[in-house]
Amino acid sequence: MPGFFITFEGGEGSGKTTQINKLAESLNAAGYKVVTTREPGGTPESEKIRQLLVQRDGGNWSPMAEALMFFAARLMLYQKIIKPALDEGKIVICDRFTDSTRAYQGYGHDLGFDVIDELKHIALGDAEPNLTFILDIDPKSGIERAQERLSSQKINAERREDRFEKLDLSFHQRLREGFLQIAKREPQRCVIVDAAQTIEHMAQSILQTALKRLEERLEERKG
Ligand code: Z5A
Repeated sequence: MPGFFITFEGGEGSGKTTQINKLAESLNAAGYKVVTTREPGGTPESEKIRQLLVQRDGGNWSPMAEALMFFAARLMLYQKIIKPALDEGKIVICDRFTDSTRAYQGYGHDLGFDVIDELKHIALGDAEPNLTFILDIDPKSGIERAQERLSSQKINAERREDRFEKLDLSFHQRLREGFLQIAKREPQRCVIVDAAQTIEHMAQSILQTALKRLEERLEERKG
């Protein structure tokens, strides 16, 4: 069976990491071979780009420069990790992918979805996830959750990965709107999950959706 590519998207502190770990655990227990990774990052080269993009002292990049760097990191991750795992029939679960560039740089920073789609086409051709969970949360609660977690990290100020968290609340509200627009553009691929629910409740509905889509995919292949 060909692989299946799942991504998790959403604003800060929406619970992507938490849900990815839970989904991977459940799918592994159900006998699937699962690879998890994250963006920006996942390969040594992409992790270097991550430092420039998310650390407080990483530099003051323009939105277009940021978009190009996210695609450089993404291309390495796709070529080295995602594509080979999908070719081996595995399920790949990635924390953020092209939709984050659409939402943050395309919508939040006004580059436009069309520009991001063009860059995507150049870098990745038609590669898109089979299924995307968009974890939707009121930005205020999300930022509070992310800040609580950040303040528990024992790292010096410059190395903290909070360059995006430092953007103002109106940006985060716009970002939320951007993600909802993406879901509207592609309702078959994107599933919105209410991230104000409990961790367990979210995990149950995400698992059910993922299993249903995997089943449908298998049926399509048979037919
Ligand atoms: N970025 C971009 O601009 N363009 C791009 O193309 C890409 C990225 C790919 C990467 O940050 C930054 O890069 C990101 C966008 C930008 N901006 N920021 N920040 P990152 O990967 O370091 O951070 P993140 O993706 O935003 O993840 P996060 O802040 O780590 O949040 P999360 O993974 O969604 O949440 P979590 O770690 O699972 O949960 C956060 C806390 O909330 C934690 O203490 C949990 O225990 C708690 N939590 C989780 N779920 C719940 C529920 N349901 N109830 C209560 N508490 C919960």
